[in-house]
Amino acid sequence: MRHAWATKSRLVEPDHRYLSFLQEDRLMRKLPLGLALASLALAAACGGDSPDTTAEPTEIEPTAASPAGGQATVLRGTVGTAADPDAPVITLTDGSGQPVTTLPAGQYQVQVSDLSAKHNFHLKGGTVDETTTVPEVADTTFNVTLEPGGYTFLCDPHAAKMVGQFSVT
Ligand SMILES: [Cu+2]
Repeated sequence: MRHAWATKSRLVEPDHRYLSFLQEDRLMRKLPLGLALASLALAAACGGDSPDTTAEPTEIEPTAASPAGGQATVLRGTVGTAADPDAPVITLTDGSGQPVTTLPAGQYQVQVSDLSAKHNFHLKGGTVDETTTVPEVADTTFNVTLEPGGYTFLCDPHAAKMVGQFSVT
């Protein structure tokens, strides 16, 4: 297009009125072309930027309550306490140490510390049914996909007291 134009103006060069007309015309045509080039440059800049942003997992992981990240969100389940392993206490907390009450559906890595030989940590709901055994004292990981619905974590021998619930939306 640009080339065709250059040829045209050279051809009509002798006629100055024509030439100036053409130059004006050329200016007017150049402007949209310039804009188009600028947009292209912008698009290229954006194109260069966005992969960087998306490729930065550190930006996504801390906020990773979002299942969209495709990475499992870490939760912590504990039965017993460090100070008193046999204490009738069961907890499920999120990455900030807050008790879990609601969660978005997605993949979760539940890091379980079963501190007591008298208790177990049992997570169930939907298609999930994961547990430690009562006698074992162990650190275990449950990799689970939580779907919308109600979930319960409990110690089976003491389910009346050692129980908690949360919902997945
Ligand atoms: Cu128990």
